[in-house]
Amino acid sequence: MFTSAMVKSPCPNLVHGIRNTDLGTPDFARACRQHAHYIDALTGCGLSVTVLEPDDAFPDSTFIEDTCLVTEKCVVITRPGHLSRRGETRAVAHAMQPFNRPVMEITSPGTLDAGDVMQVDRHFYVGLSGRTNAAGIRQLEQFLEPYGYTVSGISLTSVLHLKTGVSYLENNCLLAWGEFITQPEFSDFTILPVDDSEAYAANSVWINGRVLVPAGFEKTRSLIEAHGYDTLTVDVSEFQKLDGGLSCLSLRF
Ligand code: CIR
Repeated sequence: MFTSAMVKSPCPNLVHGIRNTDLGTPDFARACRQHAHYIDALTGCGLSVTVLEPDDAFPDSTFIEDTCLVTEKCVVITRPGHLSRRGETRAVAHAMQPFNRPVMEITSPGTLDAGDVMQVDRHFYVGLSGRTNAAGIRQLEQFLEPYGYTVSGISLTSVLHLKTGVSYLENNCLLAWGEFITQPEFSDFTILPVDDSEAYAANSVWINGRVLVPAGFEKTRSLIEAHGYDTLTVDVSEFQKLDGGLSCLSLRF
């Protein structure tokens, strides 16, 4: 169970964030409203939420998940794969101090975005992506091994981050889209296959027995509910325009 979350408010420069999709420019005011509702949803799932100040120097910094991996035993500050995002880690490292966990940091030549990291109990699957390299994965493994965790890499072909296309919903259930539906590494899971028309909803988030699902993806929401979960929908359309999903907007621990 999670007790805490950390988010970072969107900054006005959000409109200049990195994007590879063609869904238009995000509306900053709407993004702020959606972010406030997202915080309400986290609070509604029983989490105590720390909200970091916006930082206009880093347009993508609201996607805080990529900058830090929080486990029960330790914290790993990442080294984001995109140069424009590298300086985002300083603020999160500072904000994690009061949580009193040992802190480690990925260093050059390693790169790692924690959107590529999916925890399944004591194992961490890590996407080998355009943002996360083999050196980053090796360093993560060295950091986590002493705590009894294991790590394995998964090559990605068509998504930005591993969790863009697959989400662990606990109870051995994986919500999976595209290449992950038939990924041999995932053959022991119960796969909930996301329809091609709803690929974005593959990034849904399990929090304390409920699943946050992006608004507007009814097939996926029904699929998740049919497997016994309560869902909560959150509209994150302005973040979708920057290739960001529900999970990237918070750290949960
Ligand atoms: C980026 O390209 O880095 C941001 N525009 C979106 C990051 C999304 N993060 C995630 O999927 N974990």
